[in-house]
Amino acid sequence: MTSDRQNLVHYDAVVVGAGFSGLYMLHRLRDAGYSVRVYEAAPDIGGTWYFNRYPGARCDIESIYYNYTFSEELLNEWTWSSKYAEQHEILRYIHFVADKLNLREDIQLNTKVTSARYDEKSQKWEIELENSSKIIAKYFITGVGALSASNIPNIKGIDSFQGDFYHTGEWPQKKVDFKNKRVGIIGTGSSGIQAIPVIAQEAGHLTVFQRTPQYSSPAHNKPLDSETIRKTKENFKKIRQEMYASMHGIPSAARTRSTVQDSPEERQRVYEEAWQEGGLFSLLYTYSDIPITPEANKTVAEFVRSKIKKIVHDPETAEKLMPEHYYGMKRPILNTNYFETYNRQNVSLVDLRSTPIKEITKTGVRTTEQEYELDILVFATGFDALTGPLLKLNIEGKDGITLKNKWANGVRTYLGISTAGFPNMFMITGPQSPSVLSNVIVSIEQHVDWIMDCLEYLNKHNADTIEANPEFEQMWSQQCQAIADMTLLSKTDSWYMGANIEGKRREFLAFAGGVGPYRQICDDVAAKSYEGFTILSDSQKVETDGNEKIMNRDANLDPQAKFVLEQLKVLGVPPMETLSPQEARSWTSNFSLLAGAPEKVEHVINRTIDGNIPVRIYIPDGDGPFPALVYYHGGGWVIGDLDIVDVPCRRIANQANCVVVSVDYRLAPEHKFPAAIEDAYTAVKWVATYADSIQVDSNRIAVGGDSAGGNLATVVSMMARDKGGPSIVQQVLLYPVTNHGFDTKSYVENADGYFLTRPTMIWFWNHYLRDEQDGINPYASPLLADDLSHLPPALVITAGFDPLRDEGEAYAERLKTAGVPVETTRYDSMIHGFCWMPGAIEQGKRAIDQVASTLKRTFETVRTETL
Ligand code: NA7
Repeated sequence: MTSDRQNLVHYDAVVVGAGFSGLYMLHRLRDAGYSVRVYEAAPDIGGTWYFNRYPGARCDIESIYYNYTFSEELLNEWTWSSKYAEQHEILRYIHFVADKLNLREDIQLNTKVTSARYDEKSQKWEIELENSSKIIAKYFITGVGALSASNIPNIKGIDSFQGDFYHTGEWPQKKVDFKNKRVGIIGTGSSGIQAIPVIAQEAGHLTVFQRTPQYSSPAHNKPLDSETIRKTKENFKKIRQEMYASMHGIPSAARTRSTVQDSPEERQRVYEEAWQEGGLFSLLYTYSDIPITPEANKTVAEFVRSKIKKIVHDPETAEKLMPEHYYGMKRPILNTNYFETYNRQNVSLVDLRSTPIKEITKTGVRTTEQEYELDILVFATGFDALTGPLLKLNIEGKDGITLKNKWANGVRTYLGISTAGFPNMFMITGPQSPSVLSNVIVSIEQHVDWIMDCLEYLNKHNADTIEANPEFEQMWSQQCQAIADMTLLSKTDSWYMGANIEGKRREFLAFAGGVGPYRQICDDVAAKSYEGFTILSDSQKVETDGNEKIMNRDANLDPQAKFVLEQLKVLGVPPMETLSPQEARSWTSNFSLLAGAPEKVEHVINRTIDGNIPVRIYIPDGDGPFPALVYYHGGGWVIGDLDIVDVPCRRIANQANCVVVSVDYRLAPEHKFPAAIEDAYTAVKWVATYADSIQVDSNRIAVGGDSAGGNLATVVSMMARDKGGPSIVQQVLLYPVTNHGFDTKSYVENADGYFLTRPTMIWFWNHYLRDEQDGINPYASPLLADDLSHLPPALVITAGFDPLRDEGEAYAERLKTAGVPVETTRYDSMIHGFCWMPGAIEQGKRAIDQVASTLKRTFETVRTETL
């Protein structure tokens, strides 16, 4: 700390807030030798856990995971008493940490920060406190929490109420006496659902004013047994790694099954097990498609509704408590005796959807139906989440732009940690970070550690300022929205969407890709010299974005595709060419999540044809005969199976109203060229010969495939032409392999980093071909064929970020020259394989729909011609 002539106090860093974030930030900064001051508005430390001391307040993350993980000493010296810790125990823990690390001396309590302004001349932050004093700091770091700006709705007459009035997020220190009182509570989110059963036990009468009924499952809270405590302490390093790599900051296994893979009875069993287990995300984790498809979500929603119906005795009250929104897309809620509380005589429920509040009067709450007289009114109405606490700080960045103005048309951050135009400002658990979707302490520690590494980097490079680049924050913000759009999160009114605050802009305010992938992304940014930031020293640019050339190119990469690549990195998928074919095949199962949920097709039949070729036949609803698509999966002739293309095959069958026969041809190196094409050709002949048995019209058969499967489809088209049939009406070639060569422009540009790499393609070919000579055989490299005339019309789809892009397009050109009708589409921002990733990449779905509509058109035309 220093003082200048005007007696302004200078610090290296000012931190706002003395909750979990501020305390750890202080510890790290001080340890690294920075001068730092923490300002806290409350009379004591604790943040959220200082203010949210309403009856029943407890954490919804298991206590064994809800503590700092940076210090083994802290971990060993603290023991939680129950599975879910109560507010006062968590506050005690916070005090224990502060004392242990001797943090209090650098924290100024009862001190509200009223504004913070960046002075471009001095490159310092001027922070103003409530008592009008001004502090100067190089770094301005907010640790204000995401849920600290209470929302008290603007209800008519609110100031006239003469009874006692409380908000759960600003609960008084003294015990509130509910005994024999007429109590009203507005709000049934996490806070309301925790408070209601406890208040009901004491109150004379409790009236619950409910706007939106909620899903909630029992916490099954219990004292922690010594065995759990011992095991947790012993294995903490491993547990910590699992927390860091997880989706929500608690150890969890990745979900791979989808709801349609289980019978309703089995699903019921799975849900019951999760219900009995009682964790915050237990039900959400049961099936991979619950957060993605309405149909899947409905199955779990219905399960919880059936539970509510069973618990609540009065059918009318139970009906009022039935939630209708998507399950788990608002923050899940754990409860202890919440629904049971409505069986008490002294509790009544007012459904504000049918009888909204008209006003608050001197003596109570008046709805459109009647007035409820109350002695105490509790607002459990939540918070202006994520942006609210930051905007309350009145932050002004460069060029006099306030944060409020900057975000008026949409929140823009880079990584949720910084925002362009506000140099040297860092947000711990800011909007567009995963914090509110996670065990927040995991997010806090990761942010603080990342910020510290960044400050050390700046120090080492004698840098004065660091600032996010607008184009990177644009990309980040789009990515946050895109991820939410892949799920039902952005289709649900919640505080994640800003939907709980009147007039607040609707946008998804968090990063929903998981804390593990997020950590990886942040680490990558740091490893690339803080890519996406501008770092300056004495007004000289000392560091630019990592590798600008690559980044500019990556800027054209679809955010969802980029996200998939990042997820794969996090999954630790090794380069294919370093694996044995068997190992490579077992990795393929990791990709199933990218496909999304399979849709229902009327009949799905697995069978073996011609003695030894397994196929999966999808027959749509309705009366046949149907046209057919014989489909070959990709995987470089070495990997891949029927499952990997199950989702797109189903979609094509439904959309194009055709039978799809997906073929499990023999794979290399066990079966080298030409085994795969023999099976592929056999399959199409079989479909033509036995068309009637699978409701197929033998005059309308198409072939198609992706990647190596696209290669097989072109070759089968040639074979059918050369060997007397069957007649094929369309070939669908999705980023097909067409040549045994590795030197096109797209091979060079996309050699590495976009899913399919050049070394992997070389590895595939080496396994597939018997010798070099096979490589120039047109049945392996159709691009080398002398004659491509009289082949079926082709749909050729390519991807911009794909080594195979140019050979696919070259083949399309050669077909055109040979007089074959060709429709070509390049999906510029896409990566190889995107068509079987429709669950993760919207454009994959679009491409599949394009395939279906082209097929439909062709099938219609052929039918008309035949007629
Ligand atoms: P929440 O989850 O935002 O819940 C607030 C509740 O208050 C919710 O039921 C709201 O209904 C209700 N509410 C808000 N405004 C009104 C008005 N004007 N009239 C009637 N009812 C209203 O806040 P919590 O404090 O319970 O939990 C916040 C987080 O803290 C939680 O997710 C955990 O992470 C910890 P709505 O659903 O908006 O219709």
